[in-house]
Amino acid sequence: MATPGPDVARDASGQAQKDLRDLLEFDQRREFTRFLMSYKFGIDEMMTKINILKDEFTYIHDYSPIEHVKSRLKSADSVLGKTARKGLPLTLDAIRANIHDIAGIRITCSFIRDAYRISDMLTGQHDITVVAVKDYIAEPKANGYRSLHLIVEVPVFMSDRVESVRVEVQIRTVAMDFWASLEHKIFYKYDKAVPEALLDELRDAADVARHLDVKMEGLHEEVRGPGTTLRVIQD
Ligand code: 0O2
Repeated sequence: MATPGPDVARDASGQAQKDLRDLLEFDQRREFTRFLMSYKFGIDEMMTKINILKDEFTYIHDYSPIEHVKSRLKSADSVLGKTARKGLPLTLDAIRANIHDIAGIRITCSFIRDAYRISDMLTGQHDITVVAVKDYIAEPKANGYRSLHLIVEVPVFMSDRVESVRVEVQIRTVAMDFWASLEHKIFYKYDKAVPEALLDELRDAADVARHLDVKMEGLHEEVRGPGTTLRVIQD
């Protein structure tokens, strides 16, 4: 893909993103669409793996560590917008190397130990390469956000080549997910300038969610017997 120049990329936002897309020649647009398509295939590959784990685990252990799975492919406009915001050159290589969440999957589970268990089961597969792990469960963000983030690469077999596609996988409990979706809505409602009192309340709520996770996990273990907890969770 050609590089229209840093000024063009820097100015791109909103309507300008569309103009930026209009700048791309027909062949470049085709190439970009094919590029994005590989991320959709990356999601498909990962979803197959996740569904196999879910079904097999349920069959063996009689319960599923996975409650819900959602996936999303970033739109072309959104990828171009992020490229511009990050001041990256408009090349496929730059986008591939610097934007990690074009393909995104969110896995919601019941218990904290399941988040790690799912992560271990995925990252242990020999065709998956772990690019980065951000453990916001062990080290929550200052605002209270908790989630386990993996950036992985999965091979996708195309008609004429094999591509390693990056996929961002967010794994969290139902309580963490409840908190994160509300925080996300509040963040956008206040256009990122959330009043301090509300931020304090959100931090409190994050703490309550953390206690709930620990409590529910304790109850679950009590009922099912001390299980295969992979990490020690402390209240
Ligand atoms: P959206 O709208 O969900 O896509 P990046 O530049 O994004 O690669 P970053 O920010 O260091 O680098 O990545 P990180 O910390 O792994 O966060 C990526 C995603 O995690 C975010 O994507 C959110 O989905 C989620 N996330 C991270 N921090 C928070 C938080 O404080 N609150 C909530 N609700 N979600 C969070 P996007 O692109 O920011 O947003």
